[in-house]
Amino acid sequence: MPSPPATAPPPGRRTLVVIPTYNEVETAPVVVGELQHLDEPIEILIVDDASPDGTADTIERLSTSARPVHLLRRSSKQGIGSAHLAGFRFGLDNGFDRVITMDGDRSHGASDLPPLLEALDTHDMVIGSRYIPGGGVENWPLHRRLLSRFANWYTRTLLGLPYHDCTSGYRGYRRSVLEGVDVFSIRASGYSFLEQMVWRVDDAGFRICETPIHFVDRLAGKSKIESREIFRAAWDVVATRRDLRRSRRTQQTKQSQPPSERPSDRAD
Ligand SMILES: Nc1nc2c(ncn2[C@@H]2O[C@H](COP(=O)(O)OP(=O)(O)O)[C@@H](O)[C@H]2O)c(=O)[nH]1
Ligand SMILES: [Mg+2]
Repeated sequence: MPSPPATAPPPGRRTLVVIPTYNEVETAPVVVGELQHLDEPIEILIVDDASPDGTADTIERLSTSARPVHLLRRSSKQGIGSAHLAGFRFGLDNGFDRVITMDGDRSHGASDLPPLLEALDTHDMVIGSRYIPGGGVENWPLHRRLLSRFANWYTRTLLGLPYHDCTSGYRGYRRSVLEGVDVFSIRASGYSFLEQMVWRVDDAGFRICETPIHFVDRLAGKSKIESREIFRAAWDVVATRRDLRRSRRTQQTKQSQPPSERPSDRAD
């Protein structure tokens, strides 16, 4: 039996956990059950893209009045980034103070959530990281480990980010981040959305930290990552770096101009 809802969340800590699903009928219900057993004042939102295996119908049956599970049914598969964005929209529209995202294939454990929530008390964004002391990866085939390590090295190097796991989908954001960064303009709908988010939040000057997570490869179902997504993600990082350089150059040009010559200062 899921535990009764934790007492009403303290002010500023109403938390939504967003789980994107596509064909996760074997695993997502387990994830929901584990979250329902946590003694944390959280609510759950599943964003399902019309999974042919009936994930959404199965999830719907898990919702109880004590522990409701919100369900957003979308009409077609639109990518993990787009599902996270839909979760942000839901969180903002429904007055949540914090939004967590985690996968629905049991790779992300509910037991790693409390430290992540605690870190959100002092930071604007928290990344659940596999690559800091205390974190780790279990059962992942060598090619996935190498790919993940390479993607992180590539992102850190090209974008100059100091974080160790920019591709982790287990993370938390304060509402102020989702309101303060123009997240809904992010073009990437797939996996590179995750890297883009880190870069945008960091660039906007918010405080980001990492807490360790233990990532376990899925034991059921199939990964939805496709090779063309990997290339698209790599290209998106290059495009982001180009945009970053352009905006820095524009800022520098503006600052080096005398105030009277700055476009925004001119009286027409
Ligand atoms: N709603 C939705 N969820 C998705 C989509 N693609 C992946 N997911 C979910 O995102 C999470 C991570 O995807 P997964 O295939 O496990 O990626 P991997 O861990 O990198 O292999 C899982 O819960 C998937 O069901 C999508 O297009 N739409
Ligand atoms: Mg996975």
